[in-house]
Amino acid sequence: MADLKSTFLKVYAHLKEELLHDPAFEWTPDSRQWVDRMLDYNVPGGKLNRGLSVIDSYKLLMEGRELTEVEIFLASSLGWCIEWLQAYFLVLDDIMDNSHTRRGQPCWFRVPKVGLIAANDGILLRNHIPRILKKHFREKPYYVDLLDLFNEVEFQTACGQMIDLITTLEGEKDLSKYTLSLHRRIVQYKTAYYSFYLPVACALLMAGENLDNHVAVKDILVEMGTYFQVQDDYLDCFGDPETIGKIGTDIEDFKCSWLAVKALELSNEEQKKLLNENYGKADPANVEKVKALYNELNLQGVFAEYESKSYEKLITSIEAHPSKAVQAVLKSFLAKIYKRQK
Ligand code: GPP
Ligand code: MG
Ligand code: MG
Ligand code: MG
Repeated sequence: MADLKSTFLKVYAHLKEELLHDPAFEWTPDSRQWVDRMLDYNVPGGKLNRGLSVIDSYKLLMEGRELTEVEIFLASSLGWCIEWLQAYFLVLDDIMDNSHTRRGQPCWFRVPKVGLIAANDGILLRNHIPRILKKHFREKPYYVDLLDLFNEVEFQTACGQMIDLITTLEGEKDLSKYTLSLHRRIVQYKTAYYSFYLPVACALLMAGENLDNHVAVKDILVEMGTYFQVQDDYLDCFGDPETIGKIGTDIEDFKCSWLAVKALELSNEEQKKLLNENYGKADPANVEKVKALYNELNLQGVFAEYESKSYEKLITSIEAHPSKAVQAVLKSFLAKIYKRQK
C-alpha cells in the first residue's frame, strides 16, 4: 500500500512537469512558478482515496493479476485526474462556503497574495484534466467515453453544489424545507458521483467495459457516496479539526446538513424554536446553542445507528451483485470509509 502510494506520487510529479511545459502556452519563470506552487498546495495533500481507488479497482477487475508498468501509469493518471477535479472543486467550494482551513492549512484563497486569483486557479485545475487526458489517452478506444464521463460528472457536481447553495439563500431561511429527501438530492449530486462513481467508472472504461452495462454498480456507489457525505456532515460538527484538517462551517452557513435534518425530525416545538433562532448565524454563541441541542438530542448516537444500518444495507446490495470481482471493488471502497474519522 505504501508502495502503491509512492508510485502514485511519482506519477503526480511526472504529470505536473508535463503541465508546466504544456506547449499550448508560452511559459515564463513567473507563470510556471505560480502553477507549480498552486498545484503542490492544492492537489496532492489529501487522503488520495479517490485517486488510489482507480488503481485498486482496475487491479481487482483484472482479477488480481500483476499490472504492467504502463497499466499502472495509466490508472494512476486517471486517478490523478480525479484528484485534480477534487482540487478544483475544493478551491472553489472553500470560497463559496467561506471556509478557513483545508487539509490542515489555510484555504488557498486565504493565502496572502492569492485571494480571488484562486477562482482562476480553479479554472486552470479544471482545464488540466483534458490536457492530461489528451496527452495520455487520445489514442485509446475509450477516449471519448472518458471525456464524456468527466464532463457529465462535473455537470452533476455543479448542479449539486447549486442546490446546496440556493437552499441557504438569505431571506428564504426556512428550516421547514430541510428534509431527508432534499438532503439526499443535494449530496447525491454534489458528492456521490464524482467521489464514488467516477473512480470505478474510470477503471471500468480502462478495462474495456461499457458503462451502460453497469447501472447496478453505479446505484450502489451513489448510495455509498450518500453515506460518505452524511459522515462529512457529521464530522463538520463532531469531528476533530486537527484530524479532519478543516474547521466546520455548516451551522454558520445554514447548510442542509444531515445533522440539521435529523435535529428537526427529533425536536419538539421548543427545540425547533431554538434551532430557528440560532441556525445559520456567524456568532459563536448561536453556534454553541445549536451544538448543545445536537448533544441534547443525542445526534452522535443517532449517527452511530445510521452508520451501522447503512453499512449492513450496502454489504447486502454488494453481495447481490453477480460478479465477484465487482463485489471486491465495492467492498474495498466501503472498507476505506466505514467509521472514518477523517
Ligand atoms: C462537498 O461539500 C462538495 C464539494 C466539495 C463539491 C463542490 C462542487 C463545486 C462545483 C465547487 P462540503 O462543502 O460539505 O465539503 P467540505 O466539508 O469538504 O467543505
Ligand atoms: Mg460546500
Ligand atoms: Mg465546503
Ligand atoms: Mg462538509
